[in-house]
Amino acid sequence: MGKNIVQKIFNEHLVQGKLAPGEEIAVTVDQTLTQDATGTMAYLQFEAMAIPRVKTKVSVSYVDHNMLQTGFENADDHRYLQSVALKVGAFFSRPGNGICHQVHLERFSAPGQILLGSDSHTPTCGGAGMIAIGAGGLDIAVAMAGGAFHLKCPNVVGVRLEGRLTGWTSAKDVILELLRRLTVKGGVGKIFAYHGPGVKSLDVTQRATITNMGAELGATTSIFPSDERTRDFLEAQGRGQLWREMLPDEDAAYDELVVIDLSKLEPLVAMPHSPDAVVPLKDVAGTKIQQVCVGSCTNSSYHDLMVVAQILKGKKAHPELSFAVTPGSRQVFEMIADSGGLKELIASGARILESACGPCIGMGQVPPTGSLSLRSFNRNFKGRCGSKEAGVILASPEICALGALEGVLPDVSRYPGGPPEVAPPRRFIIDDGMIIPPAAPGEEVEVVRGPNIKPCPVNQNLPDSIEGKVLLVTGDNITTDDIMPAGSKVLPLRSNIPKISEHVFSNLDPEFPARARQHKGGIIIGGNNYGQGSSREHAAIAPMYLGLKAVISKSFARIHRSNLINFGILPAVFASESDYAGVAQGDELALEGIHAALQSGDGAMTVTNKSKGTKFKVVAKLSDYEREVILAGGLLPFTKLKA
Ligand code: MIC
Ligand code: SF4
Repeated sequence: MGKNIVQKIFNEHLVQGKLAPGEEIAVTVDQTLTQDATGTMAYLQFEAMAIPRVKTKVSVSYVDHNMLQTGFENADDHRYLQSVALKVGAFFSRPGNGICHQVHLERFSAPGQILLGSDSHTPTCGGAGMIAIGAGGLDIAVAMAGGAFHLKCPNVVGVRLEGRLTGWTSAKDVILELLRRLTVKGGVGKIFAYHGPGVKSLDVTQRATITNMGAELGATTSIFPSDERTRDFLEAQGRGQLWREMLPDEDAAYDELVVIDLSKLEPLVAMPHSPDAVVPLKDVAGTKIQQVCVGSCTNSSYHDLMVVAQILKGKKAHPELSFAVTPGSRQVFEMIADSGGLKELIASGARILESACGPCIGMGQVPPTGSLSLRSFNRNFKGRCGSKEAGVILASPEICALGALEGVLPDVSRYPGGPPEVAPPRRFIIDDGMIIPPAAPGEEVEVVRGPNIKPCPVNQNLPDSIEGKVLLVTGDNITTDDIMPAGSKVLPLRSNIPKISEHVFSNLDPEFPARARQHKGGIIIGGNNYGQGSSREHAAIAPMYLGLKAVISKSFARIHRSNLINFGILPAVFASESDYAGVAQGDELALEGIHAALQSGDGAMTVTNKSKGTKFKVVAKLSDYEREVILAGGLLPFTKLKA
């Protein structure tokens, strides 16, 4: 039987286990990326491991999230990150150089390699034929230290693309279509491998839009083959020597198969407040919008911004909305300036923002009360834009541009010609002057730590029994934005766990931190897909700091489940989902014989609800590696034990 590209790349990197779905495997990591909002913790943890230099081929530290600098905190973080990168052998991409995923795709992606990043949209580089996986900062720190990445071998879903995009459909519609079909939890435990005749009609940045937003399916990652379009892209980036063909065998097998005929797609939008609330644009055309934002790591390439610029050429954004544009990288910014696109955007009334995440993570551009904001981004969770009173609609940049003109969700039948063609550049503007290379080994570098940078707290060994109150019962699809909100007020506290822990669940339940402290910690009860979305390990560390001992849910999102284990918090699922209804906030629960249950392999244990006088079964099925990590109290103590 032939191999798909996931099997090929994993085979080359496998250091432990068998490549079969569900098996525990470990793979070597070639490259890592971090960004500033997760990077300070990752580097503090790396420093705590006392390993002098990173052992990867390439590690890059980006600054792109915490850019507002309304206080000293962010600037202090940037200075720490720059100095520590220099010292430990990582590249440092300076603030202003762009969003980590866009810059990494442009300047570091390498087909056939494995990239691990402390950001859930790391799969962007799957557009260039890499296996690129998002994980918590501590997993990245371990990879920088030369450690392998452990995961449950995912199912490989083959996505066969046929035909080619037509009219106003865009790469964004491919991933919105998958979200429509599979939902935000449809990709958990899976890797999406695109193949088929439609692949060659998409260039690398279009592919990267699709792999980027595969994160919203909950997928481990998504990947495209590395073919002649990949070679063209790398050559245009002056990095042709890194090209390597990476194609599935003719008779490659997949664990599941999905077929998308690109020519049959139509423009789609995801309505508030979930990326899978997908409907055909035509069903909601005419809906009034008060803001349009083009940008984010999903859709801020040269192609995307030039299409928008050409659609707006000679016209003004609608007077009743605010229109913001964020170039994904300095390279994109320079290129649109060079080719005249920037001039058109400025003339259209666009508010041009710096190359960074910006509005995507609630750093400015909060929409007005009761309004709808149309964005080319990837997430529209309630409150993420900075206001719970506004809704975000996700769409392609082309649809955003028409929306900016009309002030409503557009009716594309009024534009029969389709969007203007933008050819991929034959040569990008190449200038790595904003990427600072590391200091030579042995060179003296002082690491600068501002007062906002506090050490990462470490948990105790996992006890054999846990007793505590149910601090909160949540519904399905709770996001890490719900658990640990971001935005301009909270994001600057990412390097300060004691302070940021005051904001745990602040959008859902502002009393949570006080309650957790009052009861000296406790247990959370979750629904399905608990912890979806961002990779922020703060959604585990800060609740741990408040005393959280266990989360019992119907199911977990992959990265958050790993983050809980990495910080010594027990993730268990209800053996029978109907037991969920029998637990209420304030109930006193007791879990006993945890160690024996974890050792037994099936992880089954009984929970006593002392308040209700009932018992129910939960399962904490951990791999051998996860069991050792959690028993040690988390990955940092575990790594130290091993050293
Ligand atoms: C996000 O899009 O939610 C973020 C902000 O990029 C996060 C990382 C973080 O919380 O710092 C992610 O996607 O992992
Ligand atoms: Fe930044 Fe938004 Fe991308 Fe996260 S999803 S990396 S906040 S642009």
